[in-house]
Amino acid sequence: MPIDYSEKIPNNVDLASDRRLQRALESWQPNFLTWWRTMGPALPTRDVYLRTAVDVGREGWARFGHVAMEEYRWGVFLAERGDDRRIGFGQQRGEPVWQQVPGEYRADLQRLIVIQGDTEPASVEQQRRLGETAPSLYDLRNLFQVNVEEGRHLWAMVYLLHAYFGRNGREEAEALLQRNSGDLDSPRILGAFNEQTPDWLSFFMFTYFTDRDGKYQLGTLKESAFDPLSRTCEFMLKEEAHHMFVGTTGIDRVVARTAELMREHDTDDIAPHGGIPLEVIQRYLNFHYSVSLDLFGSEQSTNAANYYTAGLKGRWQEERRRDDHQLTDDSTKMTLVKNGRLTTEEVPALLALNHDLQSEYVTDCHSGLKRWNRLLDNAGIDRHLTLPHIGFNRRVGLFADHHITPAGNLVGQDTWNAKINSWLPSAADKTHVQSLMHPVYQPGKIASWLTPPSNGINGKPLDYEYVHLA
Ligand code: BYC
Ligand code: FE
Ligand code: FE
Repeated sequence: MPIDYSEKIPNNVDLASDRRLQRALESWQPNFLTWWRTMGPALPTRDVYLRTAVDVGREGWARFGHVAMEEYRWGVFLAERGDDRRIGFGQQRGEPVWQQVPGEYRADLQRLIVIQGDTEPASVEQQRRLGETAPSLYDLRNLFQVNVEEGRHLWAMVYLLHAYFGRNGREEAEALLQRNSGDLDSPRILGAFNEQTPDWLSFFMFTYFTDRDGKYQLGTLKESAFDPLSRTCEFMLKEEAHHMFVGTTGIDRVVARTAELMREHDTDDIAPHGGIPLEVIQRYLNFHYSVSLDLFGSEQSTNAANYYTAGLKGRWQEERRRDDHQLTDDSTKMTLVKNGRLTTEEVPALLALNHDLQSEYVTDCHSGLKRWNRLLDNAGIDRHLTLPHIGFNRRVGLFADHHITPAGNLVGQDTWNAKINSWLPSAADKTHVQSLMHPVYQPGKIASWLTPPSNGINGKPLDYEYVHLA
């Protein structure tokens, strides 16, 4: 069923048949637009070559065209499913999924939806000024594509809050526009979303590591017994793939350029030659990976156990797991700190669900490292990028009170302080990266600190005018 774009809020949830809900969302819409104008992309543009969802089916779900960003059609789209979907895990496994929110799970479901919803506009706020230093029109377009889709993800959660959580839900929807990334008085909920994304290396790291947390969290909510949440998340995952593509290929291009410069000048110190040294890339990676690991919550969590038992939040690819999908008698091995040492212990599987998801994520992150190291190998450079130990630089979870080096050694405060600038981006690193951030707005031209992309967007050539500036 293609989506009707003559409606004020494009949707496939038959909004027209629920006048109250439609009016409520239509009164939230101007507040969203005000937020977008004041907190969204700062660079003035005339129009941008964007994809817009037009269908929820497998094929041809999006159309591409130049649109003025303020006129982007943010809509509400749920994946379509059979009518006989059953709960896949937890105490009520096998029972029909819920089309309404059961009273006893109202608070928990609302909390999960609010946390998910909070991250979406937060990322747009973090990326607000990046357009001013885009390394090409191609990259600028990708930034804006990510931004409008994160805006749509906010709509997705606001729809659920309005449709299923009554007055309380409407208040939470308002609050999603009032908290702001990095605001001292009313910050965003999760740590990583109050960090800055001041340069494009950070942006590529963010879309690789932090959007990837989004992929995994959405994957668990897609399993939810609350069917509207499940269907919403399934459709969001479709859009999410492009965000991670931006991160993966963005880092590819930085690493490739770094390798070229190292060869050309036969030195690791390529900063004077306008490149980003490999060790700076490593420190940025260490930072973004570690703050993204915090987004999984504590490795041992009774919240996660309760969500699972109740059917609210499943595991990554729940249906592929070969067990009873209830886990009451199972256990899992995990690394933790005990008596001043890192050890491995068995813990009840239900308590280890955040750890389980985090482990899936870590495996996925390794795939990026493999590709970047292959690029280095192919360039004949005998150095590699690595993922730091999962306990490195953590603020949340079992490692939060300890100092663990990237190599996985427990150290004291003094060693930590002495080494921190070789593990995390230093002031000098950030200044150098910032010094490379000059906008390149001529079609087909690319900044010199990264290589050109291998393809354009949607079959368009690299010198296509992806963005018309105002
Ligand atoms: N920062 O049992 P615990 C995305 C709190 S990204 C601050 O350890 P739980 C996107 C927690 O609230 C995906 N506080 O953890 C990416 C709890 O507080 P209360 C976003 C934190 O609850 C890029 C206490 O610590 N979606 O979509 O199992 C661009 C103990 O909690 C943090 C979701 O996260 C933290 N990092 O798990 C755009 C999905 N971690 O209750 C978008 C929804 C924990 O004691 N959220 N706390 O007051 C969840 O499933 C869970 O809430 C969490 C935490 C995974 C976040
Ligand atoms: Fe998102
Ligand atoms: Fe995303």
